[in-house]
Amino acid sequence: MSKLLVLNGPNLGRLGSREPEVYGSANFAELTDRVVTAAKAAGFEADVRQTNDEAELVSWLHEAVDQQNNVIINPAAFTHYSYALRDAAALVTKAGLKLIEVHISNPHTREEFRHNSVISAIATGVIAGFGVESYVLAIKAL
Ligand code: CA2
Repeated sequence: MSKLLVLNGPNLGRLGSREPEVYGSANFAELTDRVVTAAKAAGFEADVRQTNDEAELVSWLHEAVDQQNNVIINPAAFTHYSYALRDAAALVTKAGLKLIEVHISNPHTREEFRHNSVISAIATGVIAGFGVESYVLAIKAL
């Protein structure tokens, strides 16, 4: 079964604790279960991770390149300003691997600062606005 890295950025470990109208009611453990189950059905072994640390996310993207793993990533707030993350994500797609950017909410319906993603231009594709199902759609796309 081919391995898939499912990476999550800052504060997503706190899902389910507030703003259910924006992010739904699932907590991070429930999101992980949903993703692992959907991935298995599609023939992938999903390794689901979350960090609040930009450097750790960058290292995980390097790992994806070294291990030749496709990536689904919700960069959370780093989406909007982290050029370090963009450069690391570009290494993944330039290596011929797939990297799908996902969001639980639709950032374009929200505050202006969320309308720009520095990741999207180097991603294979972007899926946003379908709650936790955004991840499942990304798995189906892979
Ligand atoms: O919609 C998404 O998935 C986001 O990537 C989530 C980020 C936000 O900065 C992006 O603009 C869009 C925020 C994650 C915060 O997660 C929490 C959700 C509920 C409760 C606590 C944290």
